[in-house]
Amino acid sequence: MLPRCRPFFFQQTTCQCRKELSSTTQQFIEFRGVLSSERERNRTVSSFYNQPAIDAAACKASMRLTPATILYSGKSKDGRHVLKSAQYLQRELPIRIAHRIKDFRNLPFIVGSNPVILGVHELYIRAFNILNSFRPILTDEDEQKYCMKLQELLEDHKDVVSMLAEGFRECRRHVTNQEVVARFLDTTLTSRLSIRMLAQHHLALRDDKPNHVGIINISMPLKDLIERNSKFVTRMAAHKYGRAPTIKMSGHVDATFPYIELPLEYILPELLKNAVRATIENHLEDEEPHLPPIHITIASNEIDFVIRISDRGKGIPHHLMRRVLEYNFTTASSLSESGATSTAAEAGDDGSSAFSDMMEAVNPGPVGGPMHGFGFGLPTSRAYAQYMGGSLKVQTMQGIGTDVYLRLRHINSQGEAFRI
Ligand code: ADP
Ligand code: K
Ligand code: MG
Repeated sequence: MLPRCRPFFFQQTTCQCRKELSSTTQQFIEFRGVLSSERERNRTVSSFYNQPAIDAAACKASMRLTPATILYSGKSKDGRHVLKSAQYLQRELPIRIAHRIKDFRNLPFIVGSNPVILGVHELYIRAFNILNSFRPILTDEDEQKYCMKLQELLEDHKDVVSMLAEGFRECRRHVTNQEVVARFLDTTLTSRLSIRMLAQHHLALRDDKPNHVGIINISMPLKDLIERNSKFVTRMAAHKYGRAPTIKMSGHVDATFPYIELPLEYILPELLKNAVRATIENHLEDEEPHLPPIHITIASNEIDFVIRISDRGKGIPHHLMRRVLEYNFTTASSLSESGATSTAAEAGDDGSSAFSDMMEAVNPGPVGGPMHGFGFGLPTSRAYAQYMGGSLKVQTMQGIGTDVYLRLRHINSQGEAFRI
């Protein structure tokens, strides 16, 4: 599989000017587009074998920055910080990407040759080639061109998590050592998060958005962020099942502090989707007003902040508890037909509730973030939380409900800071 090789400028030419072009010119442009994507494809494929530049970059150590460094180097009157930030990325991104390519190469053969996983591997090689061959960034113009490349790459890589979920689901039955896969996914996913944070931070530096330095919101109202995500998940549930439990919030609801929204924008919807799904699935006969609400409690102190999400979705059975944090483990029956997904059935549960069957009919698949089904929500959220110097703990009361504790370090807290 050799996806997405069409260069961005070519896509733009065909989209914007198509109407005005004579068909001969159009054919010529398309021919050139095919040639250049063909060339890029050949480069990608030969890079599987011949990659001295990748090997050299993979030997270098990555330089992770503390959020405080990013925050304080993120403003200068003459705008030099923007150029310096681009130069940092120019050195840093190829190194981080090369480390990931090395990990793809070290995957067990049967896993690494899965077409979807190979497709992601190729996306990384392509990103490496594009960024590594970019001319030295010396002027504002270089920096602006570099930003365009970053923007394109962010777009090209946006489905990588779903692709990995799909790829590992397909080859799960061939994997004997699940720990190898878990380690690979923890590193790949958190590294991807860090690369996206760095790239988006750089792109946002020019924006001058009020209250922000790049992607850091210098006074983030946590309550607003949670409310926004609650509304999103409530709408999603209402659309799919016609009902949703209410979501209540208490504790330090006025807490405002500097933080990065990006990781929370992933973690919160995943945890809320789980809580909402469990509540609906286990109260099938209750009408909406009687669905037990989900309670969110916020606590913020000088070291960290904690978000507890409590549901009354009857909890997680004993025999599943040790598996819910495994990648690709899900109790959704919809994707288990191939036998590739690790499901509750495998773990001794019939996993075929009426709710799951209903989900099967409405689940739109991996793109666009389904309500559930890939078994990536909890393990990815835990990996992100740990990367950000925090933790994710699941406490359950079988027969009653589940509490998930998301704990994250403040970016300006005393002591050992995490690094991006
Ligand atoms: P997915 O939602 O795709 O199944 P997750 O990793 O988010 O994957 O969750 C894995 C499994 O853990 C779910 O399928 C579900 O069985 C269980 N689970 C997660 N959160 C809850 C919860 N709040 N209450 C009950 N079960 C839960
Ligand atoms: K899981
Ligand atoms: Mg989930």
